[in-house]
Amino acid sequence: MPRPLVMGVVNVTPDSFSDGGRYVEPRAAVAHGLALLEAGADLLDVGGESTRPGATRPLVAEELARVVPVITELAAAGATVSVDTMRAEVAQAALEAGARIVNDVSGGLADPDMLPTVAASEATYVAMHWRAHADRMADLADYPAGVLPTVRDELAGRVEAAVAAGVPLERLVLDPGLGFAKRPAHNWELLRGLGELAALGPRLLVGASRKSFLGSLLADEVGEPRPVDAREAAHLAVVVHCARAGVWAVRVHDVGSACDALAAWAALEDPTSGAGG
Ligand code: PMM
Repeated sequence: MPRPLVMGVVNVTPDSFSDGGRYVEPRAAVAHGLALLEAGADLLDVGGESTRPGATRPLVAEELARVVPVITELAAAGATVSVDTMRAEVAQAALEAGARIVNDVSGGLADPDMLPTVAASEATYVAMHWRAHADRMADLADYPAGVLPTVRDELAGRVEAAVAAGVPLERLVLDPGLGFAKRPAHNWELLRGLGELAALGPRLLVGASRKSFLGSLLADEVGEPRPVDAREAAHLAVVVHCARAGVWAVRVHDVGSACDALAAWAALEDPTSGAGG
């Protein structure tokens, strides 16, 4: 089974939940991206809009000013760059700046021009399961028919829409959208059900890194969630689970740790893979 690709997160935002404000200067963001490549990232995901619960949206001009210079430099340095955006205009500018993947957390629902824009390009398109923008998503975390069949059906609808707009299946990637309109138990059920989501056809991407369902899992005795920067060990168990489920890529903040965990997994899977002599 091939090792999942490791997609390193480069958030050029003042307010992302895990690293907001650390890389908001283009120079800091580029340096961070280069460090992630050095640590073993296969892909870099550059985003200029925070999607954390309750976040307000930046203006289009602001989002463009955050991501385009960073993508230009990282693509010129040889990175395979993904742009994390829900806006067709930003996706188009990012592709012109050298991005090769459009990572749309709304799966084409936030901007009616997104699917035609992607169709007219040669980009890989990540369609994530999504129900609403950050200010409303917590109210929409209800799945009376079960989270797995519902997310599967809603993702199937996005595949249909993308294909109808002219995006071929080979260019599509699906993502269960952990933490987006999901309560903690929903995320675990989706992770257990990756095989069912894979059966939809397209490759899968999973983003669990630093998310609040890990914080809840590891809460202290008074129920205080484990802080964002102390969730990595639990996250690595999820990364290995994703590898076993055959996902195409994992979206992570700590690239070096994910690569180490995947190296151990690969050595277990394949006795010829080296395993340090
Ligand atoms: N999560 C976040 C942002 N973008 N994209 C995809 N495809 N999947 C995700 O799970 C995802 C995403 C939120 O995390 P961050 O604020 O740490 O980037």
